[in-house]
Amino acid sequence: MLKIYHSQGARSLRVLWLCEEMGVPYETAEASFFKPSDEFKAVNPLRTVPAMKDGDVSMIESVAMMIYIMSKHGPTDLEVRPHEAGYADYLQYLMFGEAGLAAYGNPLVGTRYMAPDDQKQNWTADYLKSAIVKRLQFVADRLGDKPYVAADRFTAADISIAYIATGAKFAGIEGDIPASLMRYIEKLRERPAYVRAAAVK
Ligand SMILES: N[C@@H](CCC(=O)N[C@@H](CS)C(=O)NCC(=O)O)C(=O)O
Repeated sequence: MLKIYHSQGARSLRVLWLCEEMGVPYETAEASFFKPSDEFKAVNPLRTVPAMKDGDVSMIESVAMMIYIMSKHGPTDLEVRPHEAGYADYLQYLMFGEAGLAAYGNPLVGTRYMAPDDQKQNWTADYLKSAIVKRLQFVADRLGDKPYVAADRFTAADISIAYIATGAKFAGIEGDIPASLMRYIEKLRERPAYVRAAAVK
């Protein structure tokens, strides 16, 4: 069975949500930032969350885990195939959720919680914040009033993008998410699979 090293509010939410949508069984193990277990450190020496074990396989990238699970446990409509309209959007937003949005948040979170007081409001923090806000607006503009980012249906790309609303809380920029984008995310959060995944401690 998949073992997902999880911390509530971390990107492991993406992986749990996907498993819940697909009905793929998984177990979780605690992945604490502050007191990482020896087991977690062995699976992920970087100590970033999530990590995943599947037999001899171990992984440390949330979006790659989603692709792995869809390939191994699919077929699933959460994936868009190359012959389908929306394939390029699917790939783009699947990656953009991490590379274009959440990844910019890590140094912002680090600065907020760990930088000395006189360095919390530095040029780089302002730059990162404006980089995320600009990219959130890009997604909001492209999305318009559509319910999904790709292929006119709910896909893993929506899971990837929606995580930013959780990550933004830690970065202190929750209030900067454009209202239309937040409405799209709130709607996704009504899905029973999301509700179950978000409740996992
Ligand atoms: N690209 C990685 C990022 C993982 C990541 O940075 N996770 C955060 C928690 S959501 C973390 O562990 N941050 C602590 C750190 O960067 O040391 C992924 O998507 O899995």
